[in-house]
Amino acid sequence: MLLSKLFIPITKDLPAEAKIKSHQLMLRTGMIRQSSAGIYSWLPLGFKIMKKIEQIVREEQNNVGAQEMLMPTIQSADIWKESGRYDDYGEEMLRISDRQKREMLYGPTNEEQITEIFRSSVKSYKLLPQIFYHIQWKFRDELRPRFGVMRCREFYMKDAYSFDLSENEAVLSYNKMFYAYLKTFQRLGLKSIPMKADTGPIGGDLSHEFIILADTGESKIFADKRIFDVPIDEYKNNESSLKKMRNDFSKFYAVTDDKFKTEDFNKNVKKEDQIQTKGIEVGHIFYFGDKYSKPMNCSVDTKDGKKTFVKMGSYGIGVSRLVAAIIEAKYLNEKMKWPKSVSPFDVVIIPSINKNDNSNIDKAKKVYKELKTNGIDVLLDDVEENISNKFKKHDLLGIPYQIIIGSKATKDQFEFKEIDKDSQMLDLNKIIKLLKN
Ligand code: 5CA
Repeated sequence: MLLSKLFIPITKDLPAEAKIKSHQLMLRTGMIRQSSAGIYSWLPLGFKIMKKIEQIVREEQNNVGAQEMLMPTIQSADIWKESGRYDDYGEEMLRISDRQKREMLYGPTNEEQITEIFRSSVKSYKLLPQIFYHIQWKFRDELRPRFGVMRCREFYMKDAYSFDLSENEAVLSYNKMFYAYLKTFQRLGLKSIPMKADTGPIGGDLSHEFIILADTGESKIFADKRIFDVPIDEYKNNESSLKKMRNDFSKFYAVTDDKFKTEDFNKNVKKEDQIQTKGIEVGHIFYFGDKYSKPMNCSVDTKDGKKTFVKMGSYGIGVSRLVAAIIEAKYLNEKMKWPKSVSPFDVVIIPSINKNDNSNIDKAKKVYKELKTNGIDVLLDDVEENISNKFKKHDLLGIPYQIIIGSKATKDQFEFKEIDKDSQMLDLNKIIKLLKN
């Protein structure tokens, strides 16, 4: 892609409400644009990053056997009346009616919808367990939408739903999701901590929030710092290993402020291991047994001919929130740095362009072609602009690797730089090798 052709409406004037770095940077680099309070359009750069995050989330869901589907954004109020949540959900729910005056709503979550689908087609224990997920827009009429896409009204969420015959089996589904979440956040370059959490309007009594550390996070967290050393890579997706994983995490105190009690903290964590800081909730998982299946009459026949309500859990990841959360977690020394896995481009070529001399831009175009032939997603900064402005712009955009073509470049050696590291002179084959790794 040529930078001159890429729609990045960089803005300098920021609205007063853009208080945190991610919100400011997403507006400045034209990743998003507010349409109305808490509702955003995703412009090409922001959208590309979100799609990369979505794909990693999808792959890790598929890896634990969850099946992708797609439910609509608009739901009938009837199923919410059945579960009893229509009134409970209050003003956060956007209620609408169609031309027949039927009550509809823009889904804030999909427990009712998936339970309705499941109960109408599954009657026997033989089809259990099942885990379904979809990645779809949600709407919550938040009282105070703020921090850009971090807490907005329309947001993109991956939500999964598990169906099991017994509580024991449901806990295995829960553990699989727990594992998928650790892997997902790891691939996004984030260190997430699972913390015991309150269940709020979703319900149930087993729940974990996945939190990443960031000063601007809205969640206050209290943890034993040794929880960071739990060896994620050692766990496998099988029952005993997943049990061990849950057990290993549960050894260390880690809660958000809803669950925090000073005396528990001091009793369970040595002073030198205590950390109190802030974080961003990027995922939240719940086990709630028959909270929905019972009122909605979602049961299956058991082996011995009886009926039982299925045991359910639900599992959310804030895909759009993650874009901002990654910025908050990675921003350093006035520079952005996208993790390789979600960076909008693998590398940017920055030639120093001189009106009277085409040699740098010609070299840059050759390198560009060669990288593209090798399947590397490359951005060429072909804009005529002074080189120090170019560097400032790329510090803002945060593509992790740069190839700088200026006075140092020779016929076959180019300056290759990873953000925040010293540059080195390398030949193109070496650069391609590095980028492909
Ligand atoms: N039904 C359950 C699990 S699917 C559920 O809705 N859980 S949730 O309410 O915790 O939301 C799941 C994730 O969506 C959160 O962890 C958060 O990352 C994201 N999220 C929730 N509300 C917002 C919001 N207003 N703006 C952006 N992201 C949000």
